[in-house]
Amino acid sequence: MAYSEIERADRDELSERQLDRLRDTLERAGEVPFYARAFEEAGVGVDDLETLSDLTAFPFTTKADFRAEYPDGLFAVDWDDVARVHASSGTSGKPKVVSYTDADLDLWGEVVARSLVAAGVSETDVVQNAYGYGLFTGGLGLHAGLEELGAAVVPTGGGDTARQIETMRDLGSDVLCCTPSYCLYLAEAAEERGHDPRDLPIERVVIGAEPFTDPMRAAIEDRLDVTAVDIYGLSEVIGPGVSIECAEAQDGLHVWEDHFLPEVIDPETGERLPPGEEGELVLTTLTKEALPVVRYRTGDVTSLRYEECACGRTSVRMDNVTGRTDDLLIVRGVNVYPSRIEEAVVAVDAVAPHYRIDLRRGDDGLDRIELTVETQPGFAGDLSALRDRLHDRVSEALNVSVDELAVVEHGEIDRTEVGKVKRVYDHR
Ligand code: DLL
Repeated sequence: MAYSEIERADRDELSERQLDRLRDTLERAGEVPFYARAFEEAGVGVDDLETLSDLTAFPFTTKADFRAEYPDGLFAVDWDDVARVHASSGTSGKPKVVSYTDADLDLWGEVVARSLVAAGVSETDVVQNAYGYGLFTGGLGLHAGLEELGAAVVPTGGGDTARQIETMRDLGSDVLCCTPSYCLYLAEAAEERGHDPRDLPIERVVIGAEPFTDPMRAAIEDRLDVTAVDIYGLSEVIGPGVSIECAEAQDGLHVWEDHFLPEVIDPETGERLPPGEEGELVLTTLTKEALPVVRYRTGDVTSLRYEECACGRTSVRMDNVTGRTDDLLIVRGVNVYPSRIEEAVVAVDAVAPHYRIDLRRGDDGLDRIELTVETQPGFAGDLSALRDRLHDRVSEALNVSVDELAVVEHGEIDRTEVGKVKRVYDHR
């Protein structure tokens, strides 16, 4: 089922609409001093845009630009017309403040509703929304879409896990929206309270806001006996609802291209990459009023596919984001992506889907990578054999030998109850 006709539009019709909207966006952005300067420096203007591919002549917008223009330098409307702000807290410095007009909020509700329908959620569902409410876009973003769809929303927000479990059992919530790490935390917390997580009423989880790999998703689906659907988005562009997997195929995330124009670039050279090639996702908003963004470098690693999906939607699909360009760890000169470690570790049956990576600089000045993983509850096998097996698997997956691998008992690695999970600790 589709929420809107445009999801099945043919490419020519869609491109025409995109081009019109892109012109409007560039015009609107061009009135913001930041963009006016950037366009002038690049020697481009709206009139240079004859086809969609002319967008490549326009400059990128970066996270650093958001910080430099903090708090409202990128807004394209006066505060009088701002209906809401959200903010995304970075790891360093000031947060990125983002704004919405009334029309932007309507648009957000629509794209999230569209996403939820694609994900198999319907108006007859009781949906527990355990994304954090507040400045984070997860809670209120999903909430608006659920209301727009007409589902029964249970707005628990993040945390207070004992109450989440009680609420879902008492109210019979059949859909849960939360981060993948929180799904696992909730399953464990249910077990500790004597409930089999597979017996909870939840049938579908809508997970996002942080990267996860296929084995991690499989662990969630198995533990909670659910279907896990991946939802993607970021505050700078709108929040959740930029793209989502469809329930039918679960094969890539449909990008709502009539509102968000995706490109994938080589993060080193900035060159646009052809479909199928992996690189950094760049997004341009097509309909946002308060905060249009032009060629925003998301830092998220993915690739795009234009073939029609089995579900009948024609929109381009992006691959699941399992990492970010700045996740890349360089250990003794070798590139290491944490997602490769996750894939290698979580797929091992005896190991729980929790891990921690510590990076240190040794006395000899060389980088050291330390990995801590947990056994499944009640593990009674040979610890040292498991350790050796993991060491080989991970070293092979990474092309660099792990300096220290600790296998600890279930529950020893810190869990994240609220917000996004942190797994990499760089002490260098
Ligand atoms: O995390 C928006 C969101 C809320 C998405 C709820 C999905 C569900 P930010 O806090 O601005 O916004 O963080 C955005 O989170 O650039 C990605 O690096 C990461 N991210 C978001 N969704 C996914 C996903 C929200 N499905 C940043 N898979 C993005 C992997 C994701 N990473």
